[in-house]
Amino acid sequence: MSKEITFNRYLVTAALPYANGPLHIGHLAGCFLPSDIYVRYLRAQERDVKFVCGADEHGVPITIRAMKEDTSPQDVVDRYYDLLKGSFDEFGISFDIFSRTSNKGHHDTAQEFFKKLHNDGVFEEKESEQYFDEEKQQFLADRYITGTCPKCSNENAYGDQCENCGSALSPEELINPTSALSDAPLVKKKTKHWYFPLATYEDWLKKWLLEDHKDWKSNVTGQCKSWLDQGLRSRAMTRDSKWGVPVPIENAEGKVMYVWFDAPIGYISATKELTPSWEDYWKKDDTKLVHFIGKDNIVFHCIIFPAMLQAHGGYVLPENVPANEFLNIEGQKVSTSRNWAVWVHEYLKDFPGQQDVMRYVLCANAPETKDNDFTWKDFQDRNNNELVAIFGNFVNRVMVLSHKLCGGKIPSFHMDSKDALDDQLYEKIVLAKKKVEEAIEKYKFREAIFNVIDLAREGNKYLQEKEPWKQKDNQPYIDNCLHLGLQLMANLAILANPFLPNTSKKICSQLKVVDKMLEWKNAGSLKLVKTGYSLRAPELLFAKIEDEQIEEQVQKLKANAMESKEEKGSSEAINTPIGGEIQFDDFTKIDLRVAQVIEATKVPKADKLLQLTLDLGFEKRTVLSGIAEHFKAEDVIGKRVALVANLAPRKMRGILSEGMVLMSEDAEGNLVFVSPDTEASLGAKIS
Ligand code: B3M
Ligand code: ZN
Repeated sequence: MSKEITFNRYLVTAALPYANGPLHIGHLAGCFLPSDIYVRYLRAQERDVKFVCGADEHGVPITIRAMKEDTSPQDVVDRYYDLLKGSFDEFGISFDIFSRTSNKGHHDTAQEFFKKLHNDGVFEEKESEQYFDEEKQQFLADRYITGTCPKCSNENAYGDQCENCGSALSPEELINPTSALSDAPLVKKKTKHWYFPLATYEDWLKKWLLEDHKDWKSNVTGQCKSWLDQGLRSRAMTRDSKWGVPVPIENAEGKVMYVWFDAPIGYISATKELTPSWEDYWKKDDTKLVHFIGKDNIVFHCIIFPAMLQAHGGYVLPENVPANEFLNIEGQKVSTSRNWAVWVHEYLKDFPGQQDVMRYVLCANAPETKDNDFTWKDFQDRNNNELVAIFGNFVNRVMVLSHKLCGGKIPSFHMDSKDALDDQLYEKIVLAKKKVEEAIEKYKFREAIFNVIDLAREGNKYLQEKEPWKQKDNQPYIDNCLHLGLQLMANLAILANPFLPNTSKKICSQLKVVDKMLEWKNAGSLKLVKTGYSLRAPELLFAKIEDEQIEEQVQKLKANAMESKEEKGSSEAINTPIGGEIQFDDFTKIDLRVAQVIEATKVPKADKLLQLTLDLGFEKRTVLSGIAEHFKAEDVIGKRVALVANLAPRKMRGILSEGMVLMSEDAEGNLVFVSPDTEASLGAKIS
């Protein structure tokens, strides 16, 4: 049973973005926009809430970027901190604080936390062998080790992950592991680290996650369950590195905290920095702590950090972690390295003053339960067909008609002329408030915003049915219709405010009411604007977006990706030099053949694998290929391919794979077949 508690204060966190790249709309859709909507709603409810975030300034990718740019990690994070902060401010993500983990305050807090766990004997100290670069005299983080992916044969896989097929890897699994820092051969050396014994918390976590929090989103619980089912293992919470929070105990020279140990503590340090009463938010049971994150952060927020907090003691645990899935762009995964992304700072430049349009589209299309796709066409459609044609249109009609038929003043409401349509409209307003509220409290922001739009749609219907312009001789009838229209407009401003704050302000300004009207408790009232007060001139809330603007954005997206590909082309050549020399005999050992795909099916329960049947003319082969995320089975049938025909067979998912199909990348980073000219005969040798 989850404890029945009334929460007197809220602490809302959004995942700390790494300070090594700009913000893209996938980040917004994943956690920043939903958290901002939630917090704006809570504030409008006059609840006590703190909204904390900051830049995650440690970790290996930051040191890699610094190395590539021939500068210091501090310089990298300083630059990106400013860029991130600027984007958040301008886009209107209303953090109470956007701190940074390189702050001294954060280092102190993280060190205290670590020391407490250490003094309480929580950590296991273990020696292990890790890869060491003799030339650079340093241990190599998994990211610094490159080699061939055992799953898809990508030669540029990292020691923690293959970016081609997405597999999580360990350096030991890489074929031909090499240092990314130098040409020195890798050696293994002993090193000591401090491990957090997650298994100790397994039973507690199972109960806390699967019994006490049955109301969490199924995508979140599902991921947690699969971690728990696999059994939890101890995880090293320290690293050999110069960049990070130094481990504050004896005999730990050259060790820093694992970035995922210190980053969530960043929520605590940011709260400390924000308010002297930070302990109320972190230590009192009547605080509701909610972490907004993207799905790749689930294990850290639902398993590791809660276990850390539990081990430490004295802190509240998250009440909910409403993680979102991913937002793809025009059908492809966001990739910062391929520059396949819509960058927030560029959006702000290209669409000045149109923050609410993007807020609307990202909320209406939020990847709440599954990955979703952002397309510029959909952006245009939602703006033109929903914001302009429904919401903006209603507000504009009410304003224009009020000026035309009521002299630009708020008309009175004549009780004796009230009709059924008026009553129904009132009921709809009250119902909409309830529905929006319920949806937001359940973190269903799409549903919530659709209810707001639906109410505007009802407003249009009301005007259409009442047709006040046809009742020129019946002023009470006209007055009632526009009086209610204006009250509805004010209600819309309140309900839309968490989602479209700039639009709500514009409505207040046209109605000449102060922003204080936007307090949530006012919604559902028909006394928001006062009879006799004058209105400002009507102003359009939203502008139509033209085809050319959309075309420009699509072109820009493609051009950016292309450019990055070209840049990478040259820098990759430096990073990944041509492999070591081989002799002609070595080459002839590889038997490459022309083959044709005659059957293809997806391998069940394997996201990435297609099972191909290849025709070599004289025989047929079964080959598994890690291309399922790039190609549909039916689309590869008939393709001529180059096959490594004498590769030792390998069993994967219980299927014997007899060879390997050669793949390459096109200019946009998509996988393409290395196809022989169609005239090449099946089974012919490639040499
Ligand atoms: N910086 C990872 C990410 O941006 C990480 C989040 C930390 S939250 C404590 O995906
Ligand atoms: Zn791979």
